[in-house]
Amino acid sequence: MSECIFCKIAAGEMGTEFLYEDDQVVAFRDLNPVAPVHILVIPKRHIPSANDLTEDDNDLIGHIFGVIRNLAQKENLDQGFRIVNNSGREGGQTVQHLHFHLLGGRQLHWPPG
Ligand code: DGP
Repeated sequence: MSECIFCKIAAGEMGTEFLYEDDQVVAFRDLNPVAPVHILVIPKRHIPSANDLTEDDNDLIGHIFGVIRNLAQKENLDQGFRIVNNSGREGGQTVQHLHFHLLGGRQLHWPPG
């Protein structure tokens, strides 16, 4: 997906600082943070949204949640954190490459808007 900004980030083409990288995923800070800690964890492979996942991706998603847990520990989010995935237009997804937001460092409220 040559036009996908997150594919470019994952390929290292944007010079984005990675907080974590392995053969399957990268993690980096959100451009427009809404909490003191706001990290995006994305697969390197282009998957448009959660709605495009298949059973073949189950291990990948499990892996992503492990990466998120480790990042939360590194960022000292011992008081709690939130994992967010926006999917589709009504879900508020603006970048069409699967990503999980790790939010923390302040009291988060519910329900979201
Ligand atoms: P969502 O609304 O769930 O699709 O969130 C997309 C997020 O991606 C949004 O919080 C802003 C962030 N974002 C968009 N473009 C870039 C970028 O080029 N670099 C970084 N670090 N974050 C980006």
